Amino acid sequence: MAKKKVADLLVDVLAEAGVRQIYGVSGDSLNGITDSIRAKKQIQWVHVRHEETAAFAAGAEAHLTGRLAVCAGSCGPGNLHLINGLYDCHRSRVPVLAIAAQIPSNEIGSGYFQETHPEHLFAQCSHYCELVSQPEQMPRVLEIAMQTALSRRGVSVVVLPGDVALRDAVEQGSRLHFPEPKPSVCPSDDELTILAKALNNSKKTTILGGAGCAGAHQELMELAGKLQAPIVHAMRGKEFIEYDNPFDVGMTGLLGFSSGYQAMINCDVLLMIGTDFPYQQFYPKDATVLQIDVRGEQLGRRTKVDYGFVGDTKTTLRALLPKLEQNQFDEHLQASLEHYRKARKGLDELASDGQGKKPIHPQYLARVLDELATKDAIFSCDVGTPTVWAARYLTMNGRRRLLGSFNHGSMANALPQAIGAQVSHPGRQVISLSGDGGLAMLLGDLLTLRQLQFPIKVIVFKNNSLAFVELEMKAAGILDFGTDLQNPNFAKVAEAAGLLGLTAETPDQVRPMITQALQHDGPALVEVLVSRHELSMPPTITVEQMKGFSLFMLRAVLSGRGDEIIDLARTNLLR
Ligand SMILES: Cc1cc2nc3c(=O)[nH]c(=O)nc-3n(C[C@H](O)[C@H](O)[C@H](O)COP(=O)(O)OP(=O)(O)OC[C@H]3O[C@@H](n4cnc5c(N)ncnc54)[C@H](O)[C@@H]3O)c2cc1C
Ligand SMILES: Cc1ncc(C[n+]2csc(CCOP(=O)(O)OP(=O)(O)O)c2C)c(N)n1
Ligand SMILES: [Mg+2]
Repeated sequence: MAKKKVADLLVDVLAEAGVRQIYGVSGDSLNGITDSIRAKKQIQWVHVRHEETAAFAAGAEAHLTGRLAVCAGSCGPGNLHLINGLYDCHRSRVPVLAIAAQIPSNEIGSGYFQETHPEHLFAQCSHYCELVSQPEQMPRVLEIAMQTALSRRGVSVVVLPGDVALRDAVEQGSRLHFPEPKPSVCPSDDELTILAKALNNSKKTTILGGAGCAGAHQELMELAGKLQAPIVHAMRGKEFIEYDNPFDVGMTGLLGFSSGYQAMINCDVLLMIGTDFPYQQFYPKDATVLQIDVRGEQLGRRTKVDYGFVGDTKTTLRALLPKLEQNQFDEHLQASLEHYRKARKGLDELASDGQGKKPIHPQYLARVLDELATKDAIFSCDVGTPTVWAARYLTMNGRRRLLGSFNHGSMANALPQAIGAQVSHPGRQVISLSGDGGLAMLLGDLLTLRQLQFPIKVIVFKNNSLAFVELEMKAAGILDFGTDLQNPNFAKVAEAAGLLGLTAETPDQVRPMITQALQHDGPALVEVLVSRHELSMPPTITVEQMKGFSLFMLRAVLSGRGDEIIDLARTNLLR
């Protein structure tokens, strides 16, 4: 029997740890690994067209499954292309291992063909990044990388020269044979008493929850019931918090609902749970702020905090609930809920078919998608206005999932994330809400859908512009520049790539075409000609007036109804 190579050992260790696929683009320095993948058949090689796609796809898989996902790039430019996607994975705190192949080990330091130093390049977007320079380091370095990605949640990079991958392995198998540790983390009893006291003394508490509330829905509902507290969520918390939630008052932030903003501003105590909501301006100035996060370093990062607690949401809330008294005052909750109903109604009205007139409202498209998608659909949304429509019009239900580049904010994320979603969830409906700018940026991977037969549905919000940026420019009082897109007919591009391609030009075409695409047994793309300036400018505000407080005006613009938010600015800003 042929001797095991380092590459074989790497593949064995990954397969044993449950890795089922590696996303990447092959290359000379990766030959040892791809050849081992081919021969062993334990792991699928997901051959994409751009390494950035590979990294985003791995990140999507890791987010959806909670398990380690893997991508790979060949030496120099190959793995350099991974970098933006890896930043996204790292900032979203999802466990991803990147295999960065390296030039021949005896050439390192000579300025050789394709030479880069991945240990430097990936240092900022990883918890662990090490070069394997001799077979004796394997599988230990690989296992440390995997353990680090899983336990610290983020990216690890193993840099492996092609020649070392092809050398004989010294060890023959994995060294670590235990399941991923899942400890419960709870504040001390004394700390829980302080937390309970602060909450019991408040009649007007608002909860701001985020992605760290995943898996603790029931505890969160019980908590809100006891505190009679409205629950505001941050974007990454949407899929875990919004559904079956009688305390839901929407999102806050630039894309948020005025009700989310008001519930935070008007509370006496703000209880932050598992959130790193980044925008300081939206936090209350005078409230007592309590924060629970499993990472101590997150406490007080975004606003001043009166008490910070280290704990995981589920364990902490379970321990806290028996110490809480029932709040008898529900005025704050009821007022917040009423505000939410109004805000929701206003947004729903904007999602009309515009009585059949062109151009199509993007809100209408998002609403139709929400209605027609399956109850366990996985959505991804591009950074740009598709993020706005996803936040406002996609309904989560505990089974649906929502992927985006929410923390890193990179364009072109949706299609690659859809690939990772479909690979890891073959039976599920996967829908990419793509911008026309975003789709074009990684257009090459449309070809992957045909090549690998992924039945992904790509819905293009075709507004012929970088509309989100155009909006930002308007809000900042500068003229739009460099935002125009001279687009092709994406449906024809899709057809040429072997996908079903459809174009909806009028509102009455939206529903039948989305239905046709969703029912199509294979990949499909629907481009929908949506209006470019949907979020209109408040009519009474001049560009001059906007300067200096553009953030607030941007919020005004993004409300979709300038009038309402001008009010908000007046009451909160101008007094
Ligand atoms: C164009 C654009 C516009 C955006 N506009 C908005 C907006 O208007 N409003 C908005 O909310 N967001 C918006 N975002 C997203 C925003 O940038 C952040 O990504 C988002 O607010 C963060 O959500 P989060 O706090 O839920 O998640 P994260 O930032 O991921 O924070 C999660 C926190 O939970 C902690 N945690 C994890 N697990 C646990 C656990 N088990 N127990 C306890 N703690 C845990 C983590 O340590 C972390 O601190 C926008 C993004 C884009 C691209
Ligand atoms: C890689 C990258 N480049 C630039 C930006 C800045 N940016 C944010 S949104 C956006 C426009 C996105 O355009 P499109 O995909 O067409 O979506 P739209 O807003 O038009 O719906 C740009 C250029 C970014 N976030 N990421
Ligand atoms: Mg666009």
